[in-house]
Formats: sequence, structure tokens, C-alpha cells
Amino acid sequence: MPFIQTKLEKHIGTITMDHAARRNALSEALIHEMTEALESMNEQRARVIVLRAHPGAKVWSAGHDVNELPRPGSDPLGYDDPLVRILRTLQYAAIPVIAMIGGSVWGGACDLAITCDILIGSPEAQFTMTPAKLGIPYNASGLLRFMNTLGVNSAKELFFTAQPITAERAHQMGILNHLVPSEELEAFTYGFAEAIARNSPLSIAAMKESFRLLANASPLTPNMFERIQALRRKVYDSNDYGEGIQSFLEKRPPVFRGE
Ligand code: YXS
Repeated sequence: MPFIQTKLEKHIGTITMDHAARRNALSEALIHEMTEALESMNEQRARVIVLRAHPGAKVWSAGHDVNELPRPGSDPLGYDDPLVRILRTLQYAAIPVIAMIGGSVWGGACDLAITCDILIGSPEAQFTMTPAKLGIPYNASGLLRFMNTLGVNSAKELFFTAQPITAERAHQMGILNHLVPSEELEAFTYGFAEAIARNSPLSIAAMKESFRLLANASPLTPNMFERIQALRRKVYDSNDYGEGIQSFLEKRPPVFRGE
């Protein structure tokens, strides 16, 4: 696997994102390998998984691979998008996943991180939620995840400002479960993993799935869902969405005209 490294020792799996050249951008190829790694560890009866970037990475993940975002007129975060698929795989996995974060996290990678069950970061961890910078309408399941994790107002701050959130602020907001010194990050994370691995996998699997069901128990009527989709379609059909993508590819600031 060129983009993912894996290791399994004493029921503790490690999935390492290892595509430095693209700052671990969540391309379809990288996500395919991550999915295979999750499935394999489940078959090998791992009890907990640590998801991390390659040692020394300043960027944990640069988020969705922008080159793979559809052009205006198609939903950039539809049900079958690779990023959306891996987020479901993580949520449905019976094994708890710990995100070990020692670098910056961008866009959809923030969603990947908070979809993990526990987040442990060092002061180098930083979270930037980018859809507004790219003219993208984030999807309903993602917005609900951020609301459940951070609360509505903090989630709005992340999405509306598209500004970096420091590790300390992320810890205050409830994004990070623990903020530890860089030199202790690995030992602390694996000590945490060992504590989980000693517990009943059946009990943990049942509680993880129950947490998922309860977290998504918000009553969303078909009419509410259709309204959200109509709002999103107006955005991903817009010139602003095309401008957001084009400006990124041309490495220049976007000029949004609100149309
Ligand atoms: O120019 P080359 O070919 O060397 O490639 C460069 C970048 O183009 C590439 N790269 C990416 N390619 C596709 N998708 C990405 N998200 C992405 N990020 C980076 O990697 C090569 C090295 O990048 P470079 O030179 O910028 O590295 P750096 O160390 O100076 O800066 C690292 C970053 C992460 C600060 C910088 O690459 C960056 O700002 N990347 C974009 C982060 C971002 O805006 N991500 C959001 C993607 S959209 C998304 O996740 C969702 C759809 S949403 O927005 O809705 O949340």
C-alpha cells in the first residue's frame, strides 16, 4: 500500500497515513487503502485502532483531494463520495478508533478526525474547516457531527470563519479529548489504547453502536431533509463553488460574488 502503512500488535492496530507529497490529502486511492486496512484489522480482531500521520508530518491531512472534487452541478460531498464513505465506515466500525494528531488538519480531514472516537493531540495540532473558503455546502451528516461534538455555536465558528483553531482552543471546544506535549503524544496515545484493549470488546462494540444511533437520533422529516438539499444545490450549482475550486487549483485567493 503506497499511501497507508499498517501495524497490529497485542490487539492494537495502527493505520498511518503516509502520502507526504500530497500532505495526506484524502484521495480516493488513499481512502480505499484506509478502508481495506480497517476491514483487515477487524478480521484480525483488533480491539482498538490508532489513526495517525507518518512520523514528523507537519500536516496530519490536507483534507479532501481538491482535484477529485466535482465541477459545479454535482454534489461535492454526496452519499457515495469516498470521503463520505470512509466516515460511515469509521462510524459503523465495531472497533474504537483513536486519532493521534501532531499536525494541521484541514477540511474533510477535520471531519475524519472528529468521526474517530477519541482525539489526542499535541500543541502542533490545528483544525481548519474549509468549505466556506472553497464555496462548498457541507453536508447534513457532517454538520450534525460537528454540532454533536462541539455544540452549535462553536461549530458555526469553525465553518463560518474557516480560520485555524489551535490545539488549546480545540481542547477547550471538546474536539481534543487530551492535549499532551509533543514528546509524550505517542506514549500517551498507546497507553490509552492499551487501557481500551484490556476491556470487553463486546461491551465496547455495543456501546459504540449505541452512541452512533443516539447521536443521530435527531428527528429529521423528509421535508427538512429536502430543504437542506435544496439549500446545498443552490451552492454547488453556483459560480462561487466553481471559483472556490479554480482559485485553489490556481493557488490564488478566491473572489466570491455571492452568485
Ligand atoms: O503543487 P504540488 O503538485 O506539489 O501539490 C501540493 C498541493 O497542491 C498538494 N495538496 C493537495 N492536493 C489536493 N488536495 C488537497 N487538499 C491538497 N493539499 C495539498 O500537496 C502538495 C504540497 O502542498 P503544499 O506545497 O501546499 O504544502 P505546504 O506544506 O506548503 O502546505 C500544506 C497545506 C496543507 C497548508 C497546504 O497544502 C494547503 O493549504 N492545502 C489545502 C488544505 C485545504 O484547503 N483543504 C480542504 C480541501 S476541501 C475539503 O476537505 C472538503 C471538501 S471541505 O472544504 O468541504 O471541508
